[in-house]
Amino acid sequence: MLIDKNSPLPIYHQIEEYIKDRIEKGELKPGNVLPSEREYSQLFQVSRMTIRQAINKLVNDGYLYRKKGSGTFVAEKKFEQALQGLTSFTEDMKARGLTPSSKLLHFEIIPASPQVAATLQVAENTPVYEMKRIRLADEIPMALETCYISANLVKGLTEEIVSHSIYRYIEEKLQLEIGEATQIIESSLANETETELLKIKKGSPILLIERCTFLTNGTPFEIVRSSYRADRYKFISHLKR
Ligand code: 16G
Repeated sequence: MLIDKNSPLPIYHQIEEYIKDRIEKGELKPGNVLPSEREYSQLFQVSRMTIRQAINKLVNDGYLYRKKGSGTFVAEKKFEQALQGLTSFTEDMKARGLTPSSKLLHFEIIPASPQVAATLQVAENTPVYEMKRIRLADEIPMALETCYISANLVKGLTEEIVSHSIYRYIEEKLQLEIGEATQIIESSLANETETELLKIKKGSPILLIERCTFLTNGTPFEIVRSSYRADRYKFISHLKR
């Protein structure tokens, strides 16, 4: 039996679990079209309203997505990003067996604004690198990063270097030790720039992450504001009491 009508679990929830299970087992693959509400309502012998309720929940949770006029499809699996461990985008993607790359949109040395100067603990107008990069995994845009880095600390950055791993340059070439970071995560909806650069629909969910990273000696060296595709990412943390 696919669902148990006598179970205390609501029927829509059982149907939701059934569809999730088929996705997890790979019987329904990313990009596959989902059977219609009518087919499911015949299969489970329940109303189309109940099926719609289950499907709506799965759309909201990012397992499925709708395309106007063509139906409901199985979404790509979300990346699970651990919230412990201070890693770089390059390391994160490589650990998943994906090829990281960056598209550099902007790179300039500017005088630090009062806000950037305060966070980086430098005097106002001290030179800082300002850059914007699209971060891609296997050529798919994952995040948009705007970054401010102390130019007097992280010396010699070039367009070529920041098109690859900045952390690697800092550690291997400059022999500076990256120590810790504080991060704030907020939810948001894609604005026009994010829509265009991340190739997502206007109003898609976005996870905004602001990171301030410190060397082991306690000196802050970067402020990064990233917009991550919330349809492709989920963040996981391990809590211990
Ligand atoms: C990650 C960091 C970012 C850092 C970058 C370095 C988050 C939210 N952000 O994207 O702060 O600048 O890695 O990556 O994790 P890279 O060494 O590949 O240039």
